[in-house]
Amino acid sequence: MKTVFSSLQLDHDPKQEISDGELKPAVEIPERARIVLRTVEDRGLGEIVAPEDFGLRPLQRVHAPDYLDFMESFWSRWTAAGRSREAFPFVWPVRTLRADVAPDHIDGLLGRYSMDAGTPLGEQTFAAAKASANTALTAAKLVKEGEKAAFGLCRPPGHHSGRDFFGGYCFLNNAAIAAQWLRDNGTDRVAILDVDYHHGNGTQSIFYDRSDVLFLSIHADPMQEYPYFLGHADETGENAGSGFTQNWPLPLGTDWEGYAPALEDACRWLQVFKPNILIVSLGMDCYENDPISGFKFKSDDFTRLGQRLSALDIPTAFLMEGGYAVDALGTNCVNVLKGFEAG
Ligand code: Q9C
Ligand code: ZN
Repeated sequence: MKTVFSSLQLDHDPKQEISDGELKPAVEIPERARIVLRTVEDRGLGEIVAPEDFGLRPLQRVHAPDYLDFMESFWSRWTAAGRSREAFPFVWPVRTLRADVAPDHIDGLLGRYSMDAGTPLGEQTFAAAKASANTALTAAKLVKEGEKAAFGLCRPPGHHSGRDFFGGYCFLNNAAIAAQWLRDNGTDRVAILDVDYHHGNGTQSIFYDRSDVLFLSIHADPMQEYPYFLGHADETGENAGSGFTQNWPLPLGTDWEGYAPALEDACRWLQVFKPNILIVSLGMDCYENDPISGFKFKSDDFTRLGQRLSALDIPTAFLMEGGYAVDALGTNCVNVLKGFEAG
């Protein structure tokens, strides 16, 4: 299958993140994309193509105009305020504070448009995020035009970003942007299967009241793991979307044996929904040696995951999300894609 990637995606280069109550070296780093690209080449997955530029329209179909304006103007406002380092939000309009106020000060805006303090914004962050979204859109377009599968080597990732906020290393919701673009271009039913270790809260929230985009997510139980405040089993959609969101929160320590039944369940939902196109939010952070995660996948289990999805026989766009064990990331990712191709 083809891989889509742009070197602009490397320009988001965070140095640090706030994690476990400490300032630590960032884990969502350009090297992640480089190792995946190198492994795609070494194992001969297929041609590597540059993304097409889809412009702002597909982003505006998912994200709020004021959020996109904030992202576009952020760095000039940040530097105008006298700052020169990467930015971290630190105050949020939680319960009893007014989320409808857009403060003049950039520190207030940073909190209004974010969900956590673990996601630094730098000078090239939005340019890289736009390139990542174009990569997702190009992969979706390849599948729409008849490819059995395509791989969008997205970075930065997308699934934690909602309509008007960034967080969880995500700035634009690549999977949601691709799904909405497919809907807007004649694809009737789209399903998103999110197999990242963390719940895809942004994607879920964007499609929560809709029946045209099915959202399925298998992830670490948010009672014990980030993002904590979404991804619980009782969240199944609302209004027209009732029943079109399904979550499989699994305990810390889950290995392939513990994971496979949830995956079978999710596959049954896909067989019933019969999407024209499947988008896989492909995180590799279920890996046993992932530095921030608590599942126990071996590298061979990623091959099994790809094989199981292949049996569904649905045209599929794989979009990369998380996975932070850099040394094994290329192997684990290409294992899924090769597993899919082998069937
Ligand atoms: N103690 C994605 O995988 N911080 N985002 C975790 C660990 C946030 C992960 C802190 C993790 C976000 C796309
Ligand atoms: Zn993740």
